[in-house]
Amino acid sequence: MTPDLTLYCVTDSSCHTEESFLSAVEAACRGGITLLQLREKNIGGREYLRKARMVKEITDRYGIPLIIDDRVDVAMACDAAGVHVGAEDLPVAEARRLLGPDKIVGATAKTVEAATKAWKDGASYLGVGAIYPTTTKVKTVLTKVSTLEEICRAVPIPAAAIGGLNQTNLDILQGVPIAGIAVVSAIMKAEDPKEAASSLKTAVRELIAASRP
Ligand code: TZP
Ligand code: MG
Repeated sequence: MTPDLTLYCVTDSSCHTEESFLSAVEAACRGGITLLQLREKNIGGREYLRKARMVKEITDRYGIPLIIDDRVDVAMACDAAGVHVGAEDLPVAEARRLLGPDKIVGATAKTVEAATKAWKDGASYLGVGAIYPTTTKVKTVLTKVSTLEEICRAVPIPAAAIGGLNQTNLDILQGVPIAGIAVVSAIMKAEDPKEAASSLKTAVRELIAASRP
């Protein structure tokens, strides 16, 4: 399955109570995000699954596919739409083998080589970045926009740019054939996540339309 990456919201529950976290997720859904990734770190499988089920109850109501970060087992247990794996998680080929052909397997790629391997191993989409420095807790290095562009042109699966992106700084992606952007703070830490998602989606759509040949 090929997901719609136009506006990919990645969660961060660390700045929320459970109640405000779930309401931010719901607001993001109302604002028109096209894909949601539940991203939890340093959490056991049981707690991850509990959160995933609560989040899926919301995303299902809005018809938005739920991706689980890192954990294939949690994705399978809650029947999520798929999983996102990085360099330290299960390899793409194993995630694909476990989830079968119909689920979404996303992969992080910072080089053309990694992107090509992920695609050949069965990835459905790529997350590429960080494009800008990020305040979200993540082990990452900056990825040049030129590398993002090479990746987009090298593989037939869609790619989302990630890292420090917000309403005001998308111009750097002008002309790059991305399928969308992935954001944490721009939605999860917004005062009004619904409005943030909605205006960001308009901006991304304009960016993508202007970037078409
Ligand atoms: N991978 C690369 S950057 C990043 C991840 C998970 C975090 C992006 O968060 P933000 O707040 O949109 O910069
Ligand atoms: Mg990971």
